[in-house]
Amino acid sequence: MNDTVAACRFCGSALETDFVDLGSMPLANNFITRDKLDKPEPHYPLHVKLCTKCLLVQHNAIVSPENIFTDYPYFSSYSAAWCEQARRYALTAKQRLGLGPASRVVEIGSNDGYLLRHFVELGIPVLGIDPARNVAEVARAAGVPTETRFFGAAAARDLVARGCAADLVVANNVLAHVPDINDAIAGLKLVLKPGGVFTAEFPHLLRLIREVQFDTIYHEHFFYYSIMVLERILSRHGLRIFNVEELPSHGGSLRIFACHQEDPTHAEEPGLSRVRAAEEEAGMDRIEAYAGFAARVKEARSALLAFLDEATRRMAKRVVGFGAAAKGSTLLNVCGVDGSQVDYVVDETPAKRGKYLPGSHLPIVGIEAVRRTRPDYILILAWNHKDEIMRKLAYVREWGGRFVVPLPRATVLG
Ligand code: DWN
Repeated sequence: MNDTVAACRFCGSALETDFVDLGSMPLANNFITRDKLDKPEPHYPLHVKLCTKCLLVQHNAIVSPENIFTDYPYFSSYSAAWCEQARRYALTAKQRLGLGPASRVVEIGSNDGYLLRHFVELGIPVLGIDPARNVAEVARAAGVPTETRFFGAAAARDLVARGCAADLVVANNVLAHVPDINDAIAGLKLVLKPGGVFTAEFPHLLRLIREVQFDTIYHEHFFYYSIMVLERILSRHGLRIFNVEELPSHGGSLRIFACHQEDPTHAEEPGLSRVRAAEEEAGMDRIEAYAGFAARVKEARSALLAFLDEATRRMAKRVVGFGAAAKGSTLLNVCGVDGSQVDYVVDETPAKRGKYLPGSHLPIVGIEAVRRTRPDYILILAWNHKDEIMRKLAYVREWGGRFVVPLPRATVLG
């Protein structure tokens, strides 16, 4: 069975240039229950390519979104910083766009209602769209109207026909997750009212390359975006970006503001030219900027393994992980880390606790295990939440415990 695509998912050109090949990997969020530990796990190639025609970076595996998103273990509300970012966004959007009871906010990939709940509190009608039935149930229970479905042009036509076109469409950490990107963006064009605004957040490819964030590569991230490529994709479907904000979330993300191409009310703002200039300075309009990433991944992998070998084998120290994040799965599996080096991984998400990480099969336990076992090192797998996690676990210093971040190079912190 040909389990990969040969053509760029946006422009259709042949995908012949490697960005990085991470080998055959299990799905990063496919946590294992104890009774399935000895069963084979589906693996898929995690081979990221660069389209040399449109410069879209993308993996080529054929993985059905139904396989990934129908029963989804990631709940956005388990990060205080992420929830605070969402709250601030809602307040600012209401003021900037003059949203009120006659408006409608539609969020694609609305997860557990972490963002739309703030618009509900502001008295603004909302509609969440999310394919994960388990997560959508949590949103509905929190009072956030949510439809369990994938989004695309057909869904958009249905929403418009039902009078659910939007003044504001939000899609945070979603544009990377939709394999048929042309259908998804065509849907955005349809569901956005004339004069409406579309905002989306996504990790910035420039930061991924610069900081060797190879662990953010996994199958549910089909694409890895630069502004220059995303402008091209939106433009093909009659949308244009008029501003960009740089955010610290998820290792360095961008928030784009877009509107209908023909909408005269939004002049380009400085944030867009700033990011365009940064990408130009980084040479991201040239293929050479993407070369060499694989070699830097190998260096980062060697450094982490050297730390683990020194800490556990030579010094007989105990290392535990924090954050059963999707990125943690990629990191552990690319580096071949197992229970002989890391005892367990802490995660506060109820849907993850008591299960095992895909591939490495490290057990996922509650935070109380830390006080009980008094580990020497906390390997922060969810390094994008480093500050929040180090505050939460500050007590480990009582017994000389220390924190380690794995990238861009394994580093022991205070
Ligand atoms: O694109 C995606 C990003 C936005 O979020 C999704 N594909 C999936 C997900 O990626 P991730 O799993 O790498 O996300 P996080 O936010 O880095 O995961 C953090 C993990 O750590 C979660 O399982 C929650 C957990 N956590 C915790 O238990 N206690 C996090 C914090 C901050 C905590 O205090």
